[in-house]
Amino acid sequence: MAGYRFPEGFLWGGATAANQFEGGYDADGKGLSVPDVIMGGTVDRPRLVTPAGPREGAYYPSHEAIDFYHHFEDDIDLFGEMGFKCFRLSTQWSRIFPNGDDAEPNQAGIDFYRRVFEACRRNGIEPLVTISHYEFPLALSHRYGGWDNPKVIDLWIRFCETLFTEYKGLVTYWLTFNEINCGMIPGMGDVMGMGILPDHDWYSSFGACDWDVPQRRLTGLHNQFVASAKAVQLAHRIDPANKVGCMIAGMANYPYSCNPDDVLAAEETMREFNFYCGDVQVRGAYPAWAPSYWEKVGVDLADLAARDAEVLRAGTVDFYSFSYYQSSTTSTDPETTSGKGNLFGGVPNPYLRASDWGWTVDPKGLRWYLETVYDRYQIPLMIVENGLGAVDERAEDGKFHDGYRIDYLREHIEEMAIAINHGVDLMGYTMWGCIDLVSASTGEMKKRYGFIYVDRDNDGNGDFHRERKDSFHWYKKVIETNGADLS
Ligand code: BGP
Repeated sequence: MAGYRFPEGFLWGGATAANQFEGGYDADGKGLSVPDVIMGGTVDRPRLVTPAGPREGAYYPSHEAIDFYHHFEDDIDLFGEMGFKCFRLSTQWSRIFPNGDDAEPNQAGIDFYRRVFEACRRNGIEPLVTISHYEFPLALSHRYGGWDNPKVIDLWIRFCETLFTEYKGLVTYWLTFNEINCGMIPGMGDVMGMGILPDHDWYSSFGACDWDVPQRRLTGLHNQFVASAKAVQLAHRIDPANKVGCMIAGMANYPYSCNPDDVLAAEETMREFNFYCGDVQVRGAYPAWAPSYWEKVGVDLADLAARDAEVLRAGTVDFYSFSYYQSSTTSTDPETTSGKGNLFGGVPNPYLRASDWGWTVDPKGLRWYLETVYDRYQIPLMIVENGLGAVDERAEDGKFHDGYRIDYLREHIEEMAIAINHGVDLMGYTMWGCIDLVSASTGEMKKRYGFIYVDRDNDGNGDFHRERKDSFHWYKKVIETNGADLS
């Protein structure tokens, strides 16, 4: 955009998560992970969890996903061809510690990620590693429950120590927990590693699990804060070059009207959803209003918070990363309705269009979020997820002309440029699902995000071959010109 400049060394790239793209779910000694027992669904049909293990004949999208496990060299070469400076991926705990608490790590798992990081380096790509992205070893879940069990902290730190030691010099950018603030949403328990319901044959993911018990959920979240703070300190000790970020599901939330009740309710949503976790991880302490929030939701965390205050203070993150897809609105008027197919609910905004999955498209909301968060924390920011999930149809000429995706990305990048011009220190941008992958919320392949098409459908058909979409060539030019040419 004329007059606007992206900083030198801006980390342009793409983002993925292991359970949504890696596949090889039982390859080379990997243990089962909670996502390996979550079936596919659709926007109208919830994903089902079979906590005892995978069932004969049922379809679990994580098992093969897009088989990055066997295609990683070629995939990373394609990212290199686009000029990626950065590639975000996550590690699976159960690939390195199959049961989560094994005496020794699985060497084959360690070797796999090493080969992946080396392929990144060969392509001049900086890996950005999410240590835990919506996953938890299934065996650990059976044995220890989830994150509300404090024993999990030390086991996870051992996993981190293995990563920091093994990949020293290969990886320097780390994120501790993906979208940690989704732990504020009742029912996200299984996805967040907060525990599964072992005594059930099956149940619906994203909503129906007993993590609706706020005491357990917020204790689990507190233990994740402690684990994350310890990991930050450990990462710095093992390699002072390491930079560790938090990862927040960024939600710009507006009052539905100028009714002061709506304004206050919207502010409360922003605080509880975005700032509760951000404040602990960036400022090193719970916000002043936390005790009144705990009281509101009937939770007693005062003793735990006081006991761990020093650890939280000592383990603040180096940068703040977040995902951004959509904005929401809050209304206190009972007549208003909730959005559909939207992880975060809220009231539909009449000024905005929505994706096929009901997610509002709001590029200006990204600018507002960047500027609000930077004002609050004053540390470098990074957008590590943003993109459009859409149905891509092959055109008559045999190609994928995804101009709607280019428009979405262009509009968001333009707003980033304005925020940078307004003084926001933005380190980089990794577009979500740079290669088509499995949707987290619905388990579908049909909801595609990629610059690269993968031949795979909702039922597991397809030969996994890859194709470049129009957006592939567009993004290559964006990176080549460091954001100067978005046409
Ligand atoms: C974020 C998750 C990602 C990713 C993305 C898109 O919340 O961190 O894992 O999946 O949302 O969501 P979906 O896959 O449901 O379209």
